[in-house]
Order: sequence, then structure tokens, then C-alpha cells
Amino acid sequence: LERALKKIDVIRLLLGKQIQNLPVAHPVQAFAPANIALCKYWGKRERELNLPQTSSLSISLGEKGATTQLAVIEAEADVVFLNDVPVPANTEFYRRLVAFLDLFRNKYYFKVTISSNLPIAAGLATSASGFAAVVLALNKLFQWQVPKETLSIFARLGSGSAARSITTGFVEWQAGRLSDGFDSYAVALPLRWETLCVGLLIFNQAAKKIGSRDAMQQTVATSPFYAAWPALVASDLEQLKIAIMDKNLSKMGFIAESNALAMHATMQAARPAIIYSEPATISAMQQIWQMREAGINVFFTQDAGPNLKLLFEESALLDVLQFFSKLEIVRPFSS
Ligand code: 2P0
Repeated sequence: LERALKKIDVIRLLLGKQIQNLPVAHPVQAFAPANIALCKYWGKRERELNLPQTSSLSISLGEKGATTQLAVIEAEADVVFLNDVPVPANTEFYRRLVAFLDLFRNKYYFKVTISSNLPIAAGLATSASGFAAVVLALNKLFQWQVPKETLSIFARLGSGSAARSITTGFVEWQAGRLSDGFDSYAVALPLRWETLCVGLLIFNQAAKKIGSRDAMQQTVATSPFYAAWPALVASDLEQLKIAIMDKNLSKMGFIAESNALAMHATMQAARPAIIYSEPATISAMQQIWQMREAGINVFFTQDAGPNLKLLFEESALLDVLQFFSKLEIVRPFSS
């Protein structure tokens, strides 16, 4: 068996001589949007490089996401701020970020300032948009002349779903087949959908009991239903792309909702079971189904937490707000 590539090997191969580039002297700043998967990524074929079992497809949240500032500092360690609060060096967040930065530098230390304009509790604020914004900032700092696909691969090395936050709009992360992951990156769908709205329905701000990294591994290893997941994703993905290109909200919403429920069913059959839903989650689902029966075209999707993300068009906004008055509204194509 050939030895699996390490992250650092992937970066060296893709950057070639550029890895020795000196950082620019001034601070740099970059923004990356959060993204919500309409066809989910759940399960890896390789854990070191975050190579997925299947492709996935997401919608980026426009101006909602993370901004990262990077500056080289004279110090003995990195200094990290998250939403203006210093991040202690003994936290998991600090360790993961520093380990990621280590892959791209030799001897510099950074001041890293990450700020998110989404509630961190929405379960989408830090991981995907954060790592993507760090990669985009590194790209400015070292002035790499690399294609977007390479930046998507680098973001994937930080967190799988971050691969999809390098670009905007509808984004497909192609699973790829290669063991080095050089064909596993995100590609934008050539389409704008101006009237599309995403609503963030937040019930619970508490940290999740099990992180998605461990949860997906436990699902792959123990769920008797996981074997059915790759074929379902292949079919959902194909239908979803057609629905999106047709701007057919009913079709797109139904596939996204069904795909999310199937992902959660797969987890629920893991041993021990993984259940992210709370009573409020189920109540809201039932509310949404009642709204659909009453003619309001709204659908939901759910990630690794109790909160729901709603999908609807501008024309349904007032109706949706009548039922969910505290909804945070995002227009992915507003700018
Ligand atoms: C997604 N999620 O497609 C799925 C749906 C959560 C539910 O990608 O281990 O933080 O860093 O690759 O990307 C969350 O998992 O996991 C995720 P890693 P990640 O958005």
C-alpha cells in the first residue's frame, strides 16, 4: 500500500517553489461567506486530507460569513482574536488554527483576527467560512499565483465544508477519486437567483454535544444505513442541479429537505445514536409542513445542530415571517 499524502505534501506539491515566498509587509484582510449544504457532505473516504465519500452542493450566504486579518508579528507565538475576544492558546480552536497556519509558513508568527457577522451559534459561523477566509488571507499575504481550485483544496485541508466557501452562489464540491485529493475541490454553478432567500431559525445557542467530525466518523463506522447514502447523494445531486438551473424552488427545496432528513436518519441509526434535533426542531418542521399545505412555498434543511435553515423566495417572505418572526434573513445574491 502506498503511503497516504500528508497535508504538507499536498501544499508543497501544489505551491511548488512558491512555498518559499516571503509574506508582504502590510496586514491583509479577506472575507469568505458561510455556506449551507443543500445536498450534504457526511462521511470521509480519507481523514487526513478531509476527502469526502460523496460530492455535495451548497449555497453561499452572500455577505454573511467570516473576515480574517493576518499580520506578521514579532512574537514567540500566534495571537488570535475571535470577534474581538482573545482566544487562549489552550483551546481546541487555537490549536486547530495554529496547526493549519503551520502548514504554510516557516518561521513567522501571526496576529490573526477572525470576525463573523453571523451568530456563531447558528452552527455555520466559524469552521467553513473561517478556514476559507484564512486561506484567502494567506493567498494575499504570500501572493500565490494559484487557481481557485487550489485555494479550495487548501481550505478543505482545514475543514471539509470550507472547500465550498472559497466561491459564492451555488457551489458543488466534487468528491474526486484521486488519493492525493487534487480533484477534490469546489466549483461554482453559473447561475444567479436574485429572489432566493435563506432564513436562519435559531433555537439553541449551546455548543453541540458531538462535533460533526466525530459524528460523521461514527456514522460511517456504525450506521447500518450508511451504505445507502452515496447512491442517494448521487441521485439527489443530479436532480438538485436540474432544479437549481430551472430556478424551481419547490423541486430544489423538496430535495434539500429530504436529503437533510436522510442524513439525520443515517446518524440516528449509528450506534450509539446521534440525534441533533430537539423538540423545537421537530415542532418547526411540522409547522413548515403545515405552511406548505396552506400554500406557502417554504422548505427546511438541518445541519449538525438543532437549528433549521429555511429556503423560500422573496414573494413568500411576509408569510414566512408571520410564523417565524425572529428569522434571520439572508439573500445569497443580494449584491
Ligand atoms: C455539510 N456538515 O455538508 C455537512 C452537513 C454538517 C452537516 O460539513 O471534519 O466541519 O472539518 O471536514 O466540514 C460539517 O463538517 O467537517 C459539515 P470536517 P465539517 O455542510
